[in-house]
Amino acid sequence: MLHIRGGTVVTAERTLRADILCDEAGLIAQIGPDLETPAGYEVVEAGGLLVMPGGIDPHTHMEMPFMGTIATDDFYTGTAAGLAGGTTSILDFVIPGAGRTLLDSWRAWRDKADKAAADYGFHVAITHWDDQVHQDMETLVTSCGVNSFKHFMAYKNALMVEDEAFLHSMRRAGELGAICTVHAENGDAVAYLQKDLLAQGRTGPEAHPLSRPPSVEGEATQRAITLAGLLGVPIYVVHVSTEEATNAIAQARMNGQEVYGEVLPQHLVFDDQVYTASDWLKAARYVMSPPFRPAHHQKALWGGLMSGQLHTTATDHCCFCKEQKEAGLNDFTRIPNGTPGIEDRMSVLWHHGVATGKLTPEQFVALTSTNTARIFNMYPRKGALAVGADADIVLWDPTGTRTISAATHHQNVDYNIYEGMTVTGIARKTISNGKVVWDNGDLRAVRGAGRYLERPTYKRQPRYPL
Ligand code: DUC
Ligand code: ZN
Ligand code: ZN
Ligand code: ZN
Repeated sequence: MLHIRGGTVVTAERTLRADILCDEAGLIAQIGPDLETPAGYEVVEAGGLLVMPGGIDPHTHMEMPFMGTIATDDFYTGTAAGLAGGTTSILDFVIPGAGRTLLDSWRAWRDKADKAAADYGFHVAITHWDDQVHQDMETLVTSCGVNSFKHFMAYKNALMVEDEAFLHSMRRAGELGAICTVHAENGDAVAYLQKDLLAQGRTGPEAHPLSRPPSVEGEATQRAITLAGLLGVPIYVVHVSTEEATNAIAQARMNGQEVYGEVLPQHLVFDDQVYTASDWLKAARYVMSPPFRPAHHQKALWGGLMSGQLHTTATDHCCFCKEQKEAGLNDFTRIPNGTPGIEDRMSVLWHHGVATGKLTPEQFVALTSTNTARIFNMYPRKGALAVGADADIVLWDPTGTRTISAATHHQNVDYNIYEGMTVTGIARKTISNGKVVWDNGDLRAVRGAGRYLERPTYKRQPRYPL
């Protein structure tokens, strides 16, 4: 039981001086100025600190089997690293195993995630369509607490979903009160360009962005929006990395369509120059999809976040170590796609967003926590500082600094894409379900303490573009 005393509470709506009491059940029991410390409560001094809802990362891939290997951060190490950076919940993706049903795959993810140190929920990926999928979607929504599904328009011959199956899935999700999310890149175009580049002898990481140019994301984003619009269902676009995709989302919203966009901090701070490093491994570390873009795209992403046309920040946290990346030494298409970053999302966004004056602290809370909780129907249990909400809280030092390094991070991966970046804005203490789990450098994550988040449905009226 905690009395968080003397801090400045920041929510997505406002900033005020208030204390917070966290009760035995791990819930917020009281918020107000100058509260008395009840008997048995431990005082946590928050003077000079901002008291914010714990971060929610809506896009992670813990121990994901992908491209012939398995992502190295598991649900324990990955969520623990998140806690060290102020993130107290994640939404991970159930990837259906070959020949396994959605329900079986969901159960397998439940088993893997049992060791998580922070709360977690799942989106479930739909890769094809048949009667079993139709049935399992209903079971997942009504009995398993899943209210979002994922669609990969890329990764041909692996996870890629055809448009027809995507339409079926979106209609079904709409009927059930779930929301669809999409990785928007034209997978046929990517496969075609990859082949072309390899035939030209372009085998290094510098060919990766050439195989997935911005227009390939722009086209797929527009197509996903168009298909969702035909059915009148909402759509959430993961890792928006281009001006084209940002504009497509903003335009659709202007037309009255319910479209959400997610941004990764790495796309805000790295550009395609990362692929020109003479050291192969240094470039290969940045091989993720969508790739890092020519720098001018960053301006559009920032504009989207500042104006409210883009809504959440995530990491797509997906760790592959040196020897895993080396599977693609002679062929860039075999470099496992993924970049780590769950530990650094909030600091990087504060440093480059709030400390530079682009975002207000309230917008920061909306973009790191509250908007995700709302879109995926976890609010106000998550994403809020309110009586009765889970006591997932970060005590943020807006002027504290740290230098990011693999030598000190908690992610289970042998490099850090932000290596050497000194950031202002750090998590001093992280509280998960009422327990201090990160205390100024001391990580007290508990294996298995995280709980599965059952997310209720949210039935929207079909809305067709005007
Ligand atoms: N992109 C990645 O870089 N890794 C995991 C999956 C994805 O879409
Ligand atoms: Zn149907
Ligand atoms: Zn993706
Ligand atoms: Zn992803």
